[in-house]
Amino acid sequence: MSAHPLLGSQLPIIQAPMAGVQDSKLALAVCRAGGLGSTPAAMLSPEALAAELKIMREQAAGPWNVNFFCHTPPTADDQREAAWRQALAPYYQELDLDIDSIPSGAGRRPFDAQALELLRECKPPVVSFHFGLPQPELLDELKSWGTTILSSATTVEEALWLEAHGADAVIAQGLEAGGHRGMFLTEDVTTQVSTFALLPQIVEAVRLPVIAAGGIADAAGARAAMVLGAVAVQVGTAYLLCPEANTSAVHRLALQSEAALHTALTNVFSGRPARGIVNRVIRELGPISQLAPAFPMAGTAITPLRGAAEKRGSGDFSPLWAGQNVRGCKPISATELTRLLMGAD
Ligand code: FMN
Repeated sequence: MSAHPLLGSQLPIIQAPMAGVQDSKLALAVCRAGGLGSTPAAMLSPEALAAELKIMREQAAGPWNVNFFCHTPPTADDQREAAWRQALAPYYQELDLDIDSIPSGAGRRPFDAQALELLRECKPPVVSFHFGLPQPELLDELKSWGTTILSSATTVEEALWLEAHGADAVIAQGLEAGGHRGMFLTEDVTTQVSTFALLPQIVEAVRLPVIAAGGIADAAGARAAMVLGAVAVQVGTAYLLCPEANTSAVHRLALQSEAALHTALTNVFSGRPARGIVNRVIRELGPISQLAPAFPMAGTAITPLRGAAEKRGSGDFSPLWAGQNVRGCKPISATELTRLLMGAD
């Protein structure tokens, strides 16, 4: 089988990078099946990122992808933080936690010069971004290695922006997609459209190759995306039950329950809209809360609640990220799932 002209993999499928629920184990399994495995870097310290890159470089037989966020960290807003903590205070009381000892740290790092330095040693075949692209001087160096640059667009305008600013391909991320919306030119969620409405419009508007993401959960969905002009598909949610993913027990349970049929875009876990299964904290404070501090600061005060609740077997405060189509979630190996998604067997 010849290599995919854009991705270099045998199969036209990217396993979506999913920060917080997977690492190189899932990525390597997908690479072994002939897809493009992705390792997410957004929640990794530089040390952890270096370790992940080493594993991918040494063990991936073919091409692989590493993914970064490129948001601008917000300036501290003490008033908003205080209002957010006040909203969360009853939950701290309920779970017997001290609201005055919330650990510091935003939990998500944008791509920066330090990350670039770590990449310099292994020059990854593919690097993908969420929330736009990094600063031109960082991007120029990445491109000088021959690395293929991908980034998500949630509107036609964002796709045109990515084309004008140096991406090699655009990931059309439809509204169905699980996890964070990659939106970066607007904060208005009413601009967001579904995959099969967005994809052909982006294909028509840009000269770059377009990858479809959002709600693709089986071989028929993947084929339909190709018919609408995609050169490949990016699939996230379907991989969440694979044994190679680090998806938590409460998250796995929710994905296999009736609850998974109801997802929403919420900002309560991070400050930016992201799609997850509706649980107690989304229901009671969201789905979109005006009090949530800017991305990624909202997560800081939620994390201790999540930890305490999960210890009691509850996903009430956990981000149960999932797309609108969980039909593809199966507790089978990522290698097997990749083959299924591509219509083999
Ligand atoms: N996209 C990124 O570019 N970086 C991430 O770290 C990231 N984390 C995600 C975490 C989860 C649990 C999920 C479900 C998605 C995440 N996404 C992330 C979005 C995916 O790239 C992709 O757009 C989405 O999974 C496609 O829709 P689907 O989930 O319906 O397959």
